[in-house]
Amino acid sequence: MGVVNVTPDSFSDGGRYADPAAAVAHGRRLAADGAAILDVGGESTRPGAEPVDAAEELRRTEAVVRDLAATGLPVSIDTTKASVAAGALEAGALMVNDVSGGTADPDLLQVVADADALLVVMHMRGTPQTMVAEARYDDVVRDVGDELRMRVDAAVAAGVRADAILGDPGIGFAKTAEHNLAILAALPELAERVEVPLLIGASRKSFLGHVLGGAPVDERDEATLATTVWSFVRGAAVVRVHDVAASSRAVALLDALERATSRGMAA
Ligand code: PMM
Repeated sequence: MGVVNVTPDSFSDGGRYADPAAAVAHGRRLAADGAAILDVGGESTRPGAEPVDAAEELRRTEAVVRDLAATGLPVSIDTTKASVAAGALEAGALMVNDVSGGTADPDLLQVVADADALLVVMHMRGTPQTMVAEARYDDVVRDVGDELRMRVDAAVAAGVRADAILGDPGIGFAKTAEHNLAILAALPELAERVEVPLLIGASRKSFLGHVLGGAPVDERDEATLATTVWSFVRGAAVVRVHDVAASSRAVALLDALERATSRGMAA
């Protein structure tokens, strides 16, 4: 999943694609680089980011979704708002990626169910304004897994097909660097708790900077690649990344190694 942020204040690409034409060109580039899904977002979710009203968020994203959907690649809308999700689905999106896991807007799950769309439910506590204070867990893998499972159940109860749901532990959302590492270290256990395929969004996040001794955003791409490889080897179904070219080259090698492994087992 390639990230197309149509925001003036995203932490990872600093508003470079805030102009819709630039965002569309960027999405096309990610598609050519090997993205299987394009995730279009019009509201920054960085810690402390200012909320954006629904009309402005849809204004930012609608034309970008429409143009990118026309390329034939599945488009996802990264939103917590039912009206933005509905507008994007109308414009051709096939997936709704909700970082609040269906908790921010009581109508969002119904919108996804009515459209028979795909859904990403992400784990977070609080909101981007309050989440840093909520990073307290007894056992982060168990707690995040159980809370995420409840959100999957709520989506199914609202009528979303169980096989249309991806679960995302929400790397960097209400989690410390240690929490993020503990989650990545235990992906198979997490997948067992959540019981739907996992999506991992670790790209350029601050815990990578922390591990690298304070590396800024533009020095986190190699560590991001390590998280892509790690996540797929540990069973994740999708990774959400900014640098799609690097991740898809790494994934091509993983695929070749997997084929060689099964040939070895057959011999
Ligand atoms: N991270 C961000 C935004 N949306 N969606 C999902 N499902 N998972 C994530 O980890 C996630 C997300 C924040 O990062 P960005 O500013 O690079 O978009």
